[in-house]
Amino acid sequence: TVKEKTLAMIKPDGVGGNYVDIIKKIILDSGFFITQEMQLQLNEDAVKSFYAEHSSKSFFLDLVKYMTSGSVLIMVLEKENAIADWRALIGPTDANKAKVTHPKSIRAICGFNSERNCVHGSDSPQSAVREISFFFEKSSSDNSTVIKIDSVGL
Ligand code: YYY
Ligand code: MG
Repeated sequence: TVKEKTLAMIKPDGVGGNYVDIIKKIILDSGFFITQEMQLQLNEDAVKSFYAEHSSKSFFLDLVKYMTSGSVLIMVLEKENAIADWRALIGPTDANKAKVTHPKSIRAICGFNSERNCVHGSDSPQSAVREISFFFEKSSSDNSTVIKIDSVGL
């Protein structure tokens, strides 16, 4: 039983809508340890870099606008099978769909639609390594993007 780490983010509608405490309770009740945490205000460059795989999508600029609209809470979650288990806990990308098909999922509880879906989770071991180093390991190759983030409350 090898412990795994994943990156979780509570997006601006989750932080602004006062869902931090309820989401953290779900996380801890589900057996995850929160090993690192920080609240940030992301700027456009940071969001564009974090979501680079979606840069050609029609929703990209709206996504950047939304993700810079308020602060986010970044957490590293650790437990056995953390990556897949956190994705299962957050539910489908479209929060409206989540409310129907996965009513107990976090996106069903606090998300609004396919853009404002309250939380993020790494989708694979490769993504988890990239995303954790993006925010937490300043010596990594993603180093240049991290310094573009204006940190709040560190
Ligand atoms: O990994 P996940 O967040 O569930 O979905 P992705 O397909 O990777 O999309 C990333 C992010 O982009 C999603 O959380 C919201 C936004 N987005 C959107 O604004 N509109 C869509 N139709 C699809 C995704
Ligand atoms: Mg994704």
